[in-house]
Amino acid sequence: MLEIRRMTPQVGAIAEGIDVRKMSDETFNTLYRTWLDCNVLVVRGQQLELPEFLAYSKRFGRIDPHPSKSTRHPDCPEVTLLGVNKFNADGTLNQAIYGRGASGWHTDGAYDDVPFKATQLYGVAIPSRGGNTLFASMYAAYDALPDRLKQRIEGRFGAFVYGGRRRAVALLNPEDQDKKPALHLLARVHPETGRKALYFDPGKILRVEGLPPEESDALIDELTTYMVQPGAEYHHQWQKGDIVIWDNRCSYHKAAGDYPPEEDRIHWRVSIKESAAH
Ligand SMILES: O=C(O)CCC(=O)C(=O)O
Ligand SMILES: [Fe+2]
Repeated sequence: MLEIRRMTPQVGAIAEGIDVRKMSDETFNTLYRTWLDCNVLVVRGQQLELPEFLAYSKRFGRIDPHPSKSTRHPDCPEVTLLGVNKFNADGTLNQAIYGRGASGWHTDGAYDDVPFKATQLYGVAIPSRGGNTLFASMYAAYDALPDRLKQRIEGRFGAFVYGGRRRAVALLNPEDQDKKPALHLLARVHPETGRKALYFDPGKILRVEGLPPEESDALIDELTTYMVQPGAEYHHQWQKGDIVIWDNRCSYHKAAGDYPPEEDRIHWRVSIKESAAH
């Protein structure tokens, strides 16, 4: 029987006692509503083949192959492999793969005109220690802004690209490295919950539109300090067979990036876009 536990007051819920391969629409709707409320949903104890993972993921929206072509699953481009091929030919650690998602708090897909709705990971191999994924709420970040900053960002757009100001494009093929920036409101209303979030990613934002460069950089630095709020953070400690989905429209995340490199930490990953309805 489905059991759901909230992990912190604002972010994170764990569901147990279900098999996502055979789940009624009613149970799925309960999961979906929990996910919208809690930003991050963990479903524990699943044993999935690739097509089953894809079928479950498609219940949330449309799957979009990730722009990093070199890390796509060889048999299934819709699925990205995390933690695979992490050693270079000379035996050194490939930091772009080992440290993927670990360089800072971010939201996935802000570089697209229609940003990612969700990212979903399935835990295939989990190291004996470290390797958590950390989450924080964009709603809490927005609520914590002083009125002066709320007014400053209202109606303003951020310009976002994959590698941001650092041009961190190691995982992209050369032909994919020069896309034009996508513009998104910084104070962005979630299309399903109607709640306002600080839609922001310091590693992907190039500038705040309409501000001189120094002012834009200073505002980016200031907003960065509000991303993680006390009581609005959840650290997920992985178990093999966990499925974790997060809402990129209202949460930030990062990989802890601290597990023993000689151990495997492998996930299947999909990016999910809004379908016509959402
Ligand atoms: O590996 C993780 O814990 C998360 C990595 C990440 O940022 C992502 O998959 O978008
Ligand atoms: Fe990410």
